[in-house]
Order: sequence, then structure tokens, then C-alpha cells
Amino acid sequence: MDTKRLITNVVNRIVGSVKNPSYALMRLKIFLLGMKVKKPEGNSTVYHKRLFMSGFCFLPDVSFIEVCELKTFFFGAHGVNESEYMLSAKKARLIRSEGLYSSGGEDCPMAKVARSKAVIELASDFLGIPQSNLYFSANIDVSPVVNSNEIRNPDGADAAFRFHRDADSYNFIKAFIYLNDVSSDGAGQHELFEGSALGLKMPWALRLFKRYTLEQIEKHIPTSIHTPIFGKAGTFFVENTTGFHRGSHAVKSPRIMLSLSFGSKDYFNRYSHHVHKVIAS
Ligand SMILES: O=C(O)CCC(=O)C(=O)O
Repeated sequence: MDTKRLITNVVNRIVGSVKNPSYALMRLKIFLLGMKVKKPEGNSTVYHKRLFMSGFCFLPDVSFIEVCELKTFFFGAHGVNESEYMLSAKKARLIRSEGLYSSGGEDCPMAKVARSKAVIELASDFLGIPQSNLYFSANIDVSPVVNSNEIRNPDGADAAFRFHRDADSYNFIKAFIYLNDVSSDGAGQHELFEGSALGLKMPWALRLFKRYTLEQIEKHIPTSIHTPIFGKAGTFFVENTTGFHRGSHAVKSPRIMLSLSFGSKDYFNRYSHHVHKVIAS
């Protein structure tokens, strides 16, 4: 990182912490203690057990019809079809789009998926938050085909292409749904380190909320397993993103993905305009 960007980053963080002290306190807590999650019991679901053990689990795929609805919604909002969108993204040399957020309304297909039974049950069980107190945000973003592993917007959307862990709230969980096939290397697969959501046991060398290389993570958490997620359109997985993860450059075919976040209301002083109640009142 060059000196000017480093200074800008430090200044932005200090200003951000002063403006929003509760967010800064939350990050400090996750930095020191990690995130508290609910340990599964004998009668807990297999999803809860898997998520707790390895930091992620697959849920049953989303149907073909829902995938089509989600894509139609996304490209419709941009007023283009899929190939026109990809063409203009390529011309703009876009590496990863900022995404389109759900309004949370009943007519929004992103909200419909976010409110589906399997995922809200799991989020509620894992976080120990009753469904009635659970909030979500949802957004679709696109990784268009790019020629290289270049990062052009390191403090924006492209930052997700380098290994990092999230600290978005005292209690939160993310879920991802591929809206096209991500079946081979180079299709923008999501990657994670299984067993790296270590909470209190996170090695100090990896605690700062910054970007890390694969080698640094392998060195400091040798027991964790680097796992790329491939799957057909509709593949649905839930992840504790306080463990290390990243997206990857789509060098062969583009990736379209719906990302969901679940947590309690405090998520939220920061992203409040994108956050909605799971149980709409
Ligand atoms: O695009 C991806 O696969 C990574 C997303 C990510 O890093 C995040 O949501 O925190």
C-alpha cells in the first residue's frame, strides 16, 4: 500500500470511529473476543452443526424459477438484458459491481429468498437471535469477465477479492446464492478457509481487519482448509464470515451472486438504509 493511501485509510478510520463510536466499539470487541455464536445441541439441525464445525454449510439449492426471477429483477433494474450488461461492464473495465440492494418489500425476489424458512431458521439458531428480532440485507452483484487478477478499486467492491474477515456486527451471518454456474476455476468462485472462524483463538498475526495472502493464513492457521465453492446456478451456502474468505476474479465466465446478511438491529447503524426485518410487521 502506498503511503498516501495508508495515511488516507488511517485518517478515514479515525474520523469514522469518532463519528460512529458504537461501530468502532463493535469492531474492537470482535477484534479482541471474536463473535459469539450458539453451540449446537443434540437436537440441533445438521446445518447448524456443519456451520459450527467448519464455518460454512450448504442449504438446499434455490429453484430454477427463483434464480430466473432474481436475474430478471437485477437486469430489469438496470434496464438491459444480461449480455448488454456484461458488454458495458467489459467496456467500463469493471472488476466487480457495487451491487443492487433489496428494498425489503414483498414484491422483491431478493427479500423473498432472504425470508425463506431454511435460512432464517439457521441464522436464528446459529446466532441465538429469535426470528422476530432478526434483520437482513440482500444484494446482487456481478463479477464480469476480466483479463487479469488486477484490483482497480482496492477500497471498494474489488477489496472482496483478497482474503479478509468481516466484522459487520456483534452477531451476524452471511449466505450466498450463485445465480449462474460457477463450475470451474476462473468463474469467479467464492473461496473460504474452513475452520478459520476462530473467535477468541484467532492468531494475533491475523487479527487486524485487513487483507491477507493465502500463504499468511496457511502459515498462521495450518489446520484450516482452503476451500473454493463451485456449484450450479441456485447453489446456496451459509458462512460465518468472521473466518477468512474472498471472491475471485472471473477470468473465464462471469459470476452473478446474491449475498444475504442476517443479524440483530445493531448491524446496522452503518447499513441501516439496506436493513429490513425478517418478519415483516
Ligand atoms: O464475492 C465474494 O465471493 C466474496 C464476498 C465477500 O467477501 C463478502 O461478502 O464479505
